[in-house]
Amino acid sequence: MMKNAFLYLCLILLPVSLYAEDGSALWLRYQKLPENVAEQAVLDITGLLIRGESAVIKAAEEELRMAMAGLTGKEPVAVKKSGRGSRQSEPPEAGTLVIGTADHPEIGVLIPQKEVEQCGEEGFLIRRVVTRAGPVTVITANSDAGVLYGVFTLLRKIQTGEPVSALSIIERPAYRLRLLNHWDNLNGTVERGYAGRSIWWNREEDATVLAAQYKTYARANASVGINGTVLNNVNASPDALKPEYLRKFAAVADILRPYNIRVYMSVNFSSPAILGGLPHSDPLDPSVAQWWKDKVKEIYDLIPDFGGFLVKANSEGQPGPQNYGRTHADGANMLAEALKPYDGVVMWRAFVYEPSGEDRAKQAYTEFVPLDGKFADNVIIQVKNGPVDFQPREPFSPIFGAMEKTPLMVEFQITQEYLGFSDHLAYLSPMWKECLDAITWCRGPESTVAKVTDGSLFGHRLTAIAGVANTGRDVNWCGHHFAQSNWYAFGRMAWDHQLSSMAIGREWLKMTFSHEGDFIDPVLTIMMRSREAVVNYMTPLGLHHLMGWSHHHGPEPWTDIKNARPDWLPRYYHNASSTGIGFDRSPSGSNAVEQYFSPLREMYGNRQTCPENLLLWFHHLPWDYGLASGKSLWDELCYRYYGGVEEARFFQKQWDQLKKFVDAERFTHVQKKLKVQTTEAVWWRDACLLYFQTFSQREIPAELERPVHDLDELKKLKFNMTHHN
Ligand code: GCW
Repeated sequence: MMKNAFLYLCLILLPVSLYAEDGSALWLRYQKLPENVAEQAVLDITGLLIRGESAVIKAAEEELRMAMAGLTGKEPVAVKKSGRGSRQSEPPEAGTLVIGTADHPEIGVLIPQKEVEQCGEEGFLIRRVVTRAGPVTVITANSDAGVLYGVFTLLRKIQTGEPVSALSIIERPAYRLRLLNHWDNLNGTVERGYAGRSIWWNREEDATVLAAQYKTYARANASVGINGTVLNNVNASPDALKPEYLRKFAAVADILRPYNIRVYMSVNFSSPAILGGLPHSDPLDPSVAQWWKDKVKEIYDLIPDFGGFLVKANSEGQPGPQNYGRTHADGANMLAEALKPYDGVVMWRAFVYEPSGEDRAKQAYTEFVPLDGKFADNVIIQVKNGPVDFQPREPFSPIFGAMEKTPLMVEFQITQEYLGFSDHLAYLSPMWKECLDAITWCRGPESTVAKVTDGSLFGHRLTAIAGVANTGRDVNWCGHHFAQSNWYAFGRMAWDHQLSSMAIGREWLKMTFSHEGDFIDPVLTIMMRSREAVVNYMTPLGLHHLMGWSHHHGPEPWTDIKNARPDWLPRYYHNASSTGIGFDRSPSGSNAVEQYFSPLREMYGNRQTCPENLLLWFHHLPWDYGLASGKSLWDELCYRYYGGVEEARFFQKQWDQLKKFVDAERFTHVQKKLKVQTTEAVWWRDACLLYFQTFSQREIPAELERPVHDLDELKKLKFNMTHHN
């Protein structure tokens, strides 16, 4: 064990350029900048003047030194503290990078403190200032965290070759809490994880090895502004609250703290009964509330800056306040009261559905909207982007906009549960943007999901956003090298939801692979088209939930198991029959459209005005229904499925031509994955079309190639989960 730790230490101390290109360094590779990219202003940064002594400032300094050494080949030297020997108003020498909070006098002479006020809690200001002594670069903020984010931002600009010689920017994050949710179980497995076992739980490695790994994790998160992480699965084991696990939470918190990342925990609502031996966990029973208060105190004694609880209650078999005839608000508020003295928050999930016969897409709204105004002020409701469950395309959840008095946060899924696991290249930023940019119409055309959740529309102070993590113990962290882009994009978007997916993708590519335009452009094209390709070969035109109902990988539109819950089964969702296909959520069906504000409800409710990409989400239509393209619904479905496959083939071909830009290790890895993606795209296409054909009784248009599979064989295929974990 010791020997391993020693070897590992040696490895991490090697200069960055000697790292194998195995993806382990993520987008923080800090390779020497190509000559045409290294700007003179960057090369001129020769000195560092650091103000502040905190662990966060030290982390910022360490990052700067390491990054600049890697990027430019020389590490900036510490500049003598002005003030001693020289007067405080004496400007630092030319080429100095000055970092520190705005209240330091040497910084105050360069940037008026008043100006920095606009940066808020965690924002920052970066400016090139020309002094008597020459140009210096200043990174300042109101908090050490802001300084850290400023440092990472400057480094990103340098890494991506953005000009910094006349830099003057102020940024502040769109959301206060920017979190990853790990669905990691205490036994080390990861629910819906496709990059190996949990990085947090059930590990036997030496503490030094783990600390090094967690530090990379922390740096990566801080580099994109993520400031919180939930370390255990929302399907939470009560054991998480046992002292031995609390100690692990605390140990991780210690490593993440210098990077301004707080640790949070998912809790099981029945913990008082299961763990505490109480007769029940009724939230209105004072002894239950007291049990939580004691537990919370125990946590804060170990982790003074603990973030709070994430709760999945009365959902998919998890216990909750409804077990005792209480409401979600009763449950959330009881926990909120325990956390309140420490400034902790409760993130209470709205992902609830029961086999009640009601359209599953309507249930969360039905349960939560009537509770608007009933939640304590340190509770935020965590709502999945769509009303069902992280499908490749869903409309936004109608809860957004419908609970003005309650802070709401979006939960996105970074891990690709329904988008091909870590086998398919699917850049998810466009999917998330689609949700954030969607207009809810709750207060007219300006009321996007972004504005509902970032506090600007209803003035909520508590704002947050969460992404279900895609990390595991795989060397490249995410299984697929391109899956790293989704972790990256989630953070960038949580910081600034106005950034375009293109801009984020371009940054990531430059930092992760290469600056060459002849590489970036075609790969960015692949990334930007990838999510739509997945939609097309899996679930075009608003279809959803056609996958195998337990593993969620691969098509099984035929699945209909006796006695299983209807809402688990693909047939419930596509509803194909000889008369047509689709889920009727219009007024003639479940009327889920009524949960949206006008004019959306009318637009979605009418098959003529419903956007084509959501048509079968909201409508059940005959096979020969005519679409805008002039094609019948059946023909259009065929073209979409075939189009999706063509896209996957196109990605493969494009990538094959880029060999000269990519190291052999990552090139081959991605190449293999793209091959799997194409194979599976064909599998999806054939399975869905051949199955639907048994109802439509129509031919696949003659100009399209023939399916390569046989439906009966596909039905017999048993999916093997093992290679995915
Ligand atoms: O997407 C579904 C997943 C479950 C998950 C659940 C949830 C953690 O299939 O694995 O459980 O959603 O979000 O709670």
